[in-house]
Amino acid sequence: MGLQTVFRAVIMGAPGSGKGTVSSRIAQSFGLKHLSSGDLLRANIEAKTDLGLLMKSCIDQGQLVPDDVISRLILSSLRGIEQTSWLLDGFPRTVAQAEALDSVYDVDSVINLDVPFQTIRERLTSRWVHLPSGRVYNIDFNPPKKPGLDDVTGEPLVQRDDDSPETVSRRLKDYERQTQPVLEYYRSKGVLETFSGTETNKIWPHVHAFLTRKIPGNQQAIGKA
Ligand code: G5P
Ligand code: MG
Repeated sequence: MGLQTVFRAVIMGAPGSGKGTVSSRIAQSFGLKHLSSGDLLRANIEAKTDLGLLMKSCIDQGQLVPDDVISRLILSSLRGIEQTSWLLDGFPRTVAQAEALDSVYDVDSVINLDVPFQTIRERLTSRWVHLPSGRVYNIDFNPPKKPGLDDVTGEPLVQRDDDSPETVSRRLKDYERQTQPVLEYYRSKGVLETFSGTETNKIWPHVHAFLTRKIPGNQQAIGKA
């Protein structure tokens, strides 16, 4: 142990389970660098990169992008932050992706947000996002200070193309088929920690307490739950 200063974590959960919301709280409280595969892909779409143009229709329809594409994108982003503690959100989503990650880095903890699908369906139709930063709002849960505008930049908020009810159903089905096996993968490695509930504010204190225990002393919590 002694020398280990870097903490590597993954946050999992169905679409809309609150990964983005909880990740920003973790980043703020524990100083982990938050890397979201979906935010990275949407930034590529927004900037009209070759990758973004290629993947746009896939993502809008709620389908997973190919394993090799996303694995390359994430692993190359991680290469730039080797000495930093990080939290991956949205990756890995298939066993093949988990194996690709495993071949380069050991994951210390996997936080699994377990939220009923009915709760998720209700949330996603009222989600608004600020694309450049990935900041997420919800009309009922955490509305922006001014309707339709990002709190920090004042720029307009948009709804994601993949948040329509039909596309949400498809994403939830894909999650069951392709991503639940990843939970088994991490459970068998002994690093999976599941947090169940219908409200992020009730789940969060448990996640905070768990990470306070897990993260090596030199990176103790700098914020409060
Ligand atoms: P993403 O971007 O990874 P998803 O589908 O995994 O997308 P998503 O939709 O971003 O996950 P989330 O981050 O889990 O959901 O949830 P969130 O945004 O924090 O919360 C959802 C909403 O609920 C928000 O409006 C929030 O404010 C609100 N909320 C939170 N807590 C509460 C609460 O307690 N109460 C209430 N009322 N509301 C709350 O991936 C997108 C696409 O990119 C591709 C795929 O095409 C994917 O579909 N992709 C990949 N493809 C292949 N492999 C990968 N690894 C890929 N990664 C991305
Ligand atoms: Mg998200």
